[in-house]
Amino acid sequence: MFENIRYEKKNNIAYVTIDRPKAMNALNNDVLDELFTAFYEISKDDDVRAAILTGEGKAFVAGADIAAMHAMNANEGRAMMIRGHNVMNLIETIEKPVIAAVNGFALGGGCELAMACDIRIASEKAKFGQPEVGLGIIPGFGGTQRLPRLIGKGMAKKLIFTGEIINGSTAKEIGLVEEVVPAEELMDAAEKLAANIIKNAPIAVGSAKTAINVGYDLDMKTASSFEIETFTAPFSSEDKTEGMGAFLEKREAKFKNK
Ligand code: CO8
Repeated sequence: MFENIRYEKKNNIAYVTIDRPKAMNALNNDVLDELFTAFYEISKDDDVRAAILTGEGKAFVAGADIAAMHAMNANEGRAMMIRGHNVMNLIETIEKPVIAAVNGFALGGGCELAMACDIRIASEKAKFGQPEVGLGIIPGFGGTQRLPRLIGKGMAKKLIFTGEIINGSTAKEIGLVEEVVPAEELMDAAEKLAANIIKNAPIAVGSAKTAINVGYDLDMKTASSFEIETFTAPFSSEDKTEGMGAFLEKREAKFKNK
């Protein structure tokens, strides 16, 4: 089914590994389509409660495919941008947590892909940057929008205007990643984080994701109303009865995603 990515499932976690190491996992239209299909599957699959996205080899993703873009006219470039935005938006809107396990280069579209995930864990070998202006373009998979929201406008401009490449600890310092770990501990750290999330009620985690992501871009009053609306689904769920019942009965909750 997939040629450029690997898709596996284990213990309620979906693992999506971009596997195009000869091109540093660069994103072309085929890779984007496969990512879209994988995350669409994840969104529908009740067995999957969290996803971990990583890259094979030296790179997480070294950006959009420069050879492919070099041969494109403006309309083709715009179409590819829309494809990329669709993937980023899907990852951001599925009601399941997505963890980026950033193993190596996360440049351009790779940094943008990591930013579309909910939480980023970086290996000490990871490198981040938005080097697009050096290629005569601007970030086109959401980087001009997600980067300032994550790290602030001034720092985003510094990175985007200079194209500077930073390591994992600098990325953590500025709030681009949440955790940095030795390379050999990256997948364990991502799995531990996923396990800590999925022991909780899936409907509550999913609704919290939506409330945070949607509310973040609204004014406080509208965002508060959105939180009130988003609260209703988990509050009327079987998992709420189970979670609170388990607390009162002093036992562990068994959530059913209902
Ligand atoms: N696209 C295509 N091929 C790539 C890319 C890429 N982004 N990155 C690396 N490769 C290829 C290289 O061309 C090389 O291929 P070959 O072996 O056939 O020569 C192979 O991967 C290995 O790369 P290097 O030999 O360069 O490996 P190094 O370890 O020396 O360097 C780097 C690794 C630092 C990652 C280096 O390859 C590099 O700088 N890559 C480009 C990084 C970059 O500029 N990324 C931003 C791209 S632009 C972008 O992402 C825009 C997003 C919005 C798109 C909108 C759609 C239109």
